[in-house]
Amino acid sequence: MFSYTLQKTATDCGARAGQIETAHGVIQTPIFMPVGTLGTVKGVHQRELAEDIRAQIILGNTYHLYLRPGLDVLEGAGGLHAFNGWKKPILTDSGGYQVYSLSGQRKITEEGVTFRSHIDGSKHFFSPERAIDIQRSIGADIIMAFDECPPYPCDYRYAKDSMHMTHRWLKRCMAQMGATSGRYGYEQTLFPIVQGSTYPDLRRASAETIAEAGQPGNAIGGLSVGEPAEDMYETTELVCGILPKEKPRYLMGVGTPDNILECIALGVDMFDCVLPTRNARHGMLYTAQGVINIKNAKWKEDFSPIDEHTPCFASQQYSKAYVRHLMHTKELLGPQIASLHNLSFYLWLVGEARKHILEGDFLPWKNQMVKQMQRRL
Ligand code: PRF
Repeated sequence: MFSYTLQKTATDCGARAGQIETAHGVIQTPIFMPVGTLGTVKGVHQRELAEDIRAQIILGNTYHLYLRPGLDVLEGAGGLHAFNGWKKPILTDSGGYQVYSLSGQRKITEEGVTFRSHIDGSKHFFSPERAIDIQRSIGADIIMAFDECPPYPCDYRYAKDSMHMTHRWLKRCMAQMGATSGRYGYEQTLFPIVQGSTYPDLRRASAETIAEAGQPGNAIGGLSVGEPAEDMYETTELVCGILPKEKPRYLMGVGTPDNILECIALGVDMFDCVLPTRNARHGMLYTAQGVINIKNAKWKEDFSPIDEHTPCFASQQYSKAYVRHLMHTKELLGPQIASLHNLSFYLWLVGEARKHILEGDFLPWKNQMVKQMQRRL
């Protein structure tokens, strides 16, 4: 099952508050989805995810899960939900993007992508049909179409040909969805992906094609791949103006806290990004007042909480000096606390955004927050 209810749209920008219903529960939008590439959000327990961070949906990656633990194990377990114990919704990325960014050798043809595993160099082949079959085996509630995300910069000819191939691959994904069904007794929903690099005419054409496909939700890919933030915002605005209002819009792989607020203002409902967890492991903490590099000597004897405003025990309980000490001594708990805090902050931020959209003062709140969050503390 899948449904989206648009609850409120801002009058002074594109921001929306809504609700998605899936077989594994409700997601209130705008939402941030913690990345759980290998079926685990790195360093975070399910109970922390559900109760401290209050995540409503997490992400998994087809490419990684297919390589390890592999489909036999996932199917044997009864799907990823049963395997990792996460009872709420899961979204999986289709594998294409990870093949392009991780696998050394790869060959893209109309049929699909041949690639070598980044783990042992073994040879594999993904096609649109295969990407759907694997996501059926993983059992995600929302599954992504198999696309090509062109690099940035990318010449016009390549971007255009690639976009058309992504559109043809979408047709094959939809046919494969129709020819198969959920393995574990619940429905899965396919989101197609808009591509077209930073070329406005290609983005317009792609958004129109994706809108016409008529799927219950839509995604925007190919952004946050090295282009200037302005180009990302302009492209997102253009695409959101074309994708249907009555369906959720997912901006893939974005971004920093200010990127997320700016794109909520343009009409995006769903986000995912490795930044909060990856940067946490390197000692970078996000707060409403700005960014903290917790390894800095400045925090050595600062016994104030990491962030008293983020409603999470880790953010409020542990001091900056303590987390700095854990990072310096390479204790496992350091990255764990930092990840818990950063994800709690991201979830708090999108929750506040939603609250302000519903109350009607999102835009001034957003402008103030963006200014504050860009500071380096
Ligand atoms: N396509 C897919 N996954 C993605 C992207 C994309 O373009 C991006 C781009 N930021 C992140 N993840 N399938």
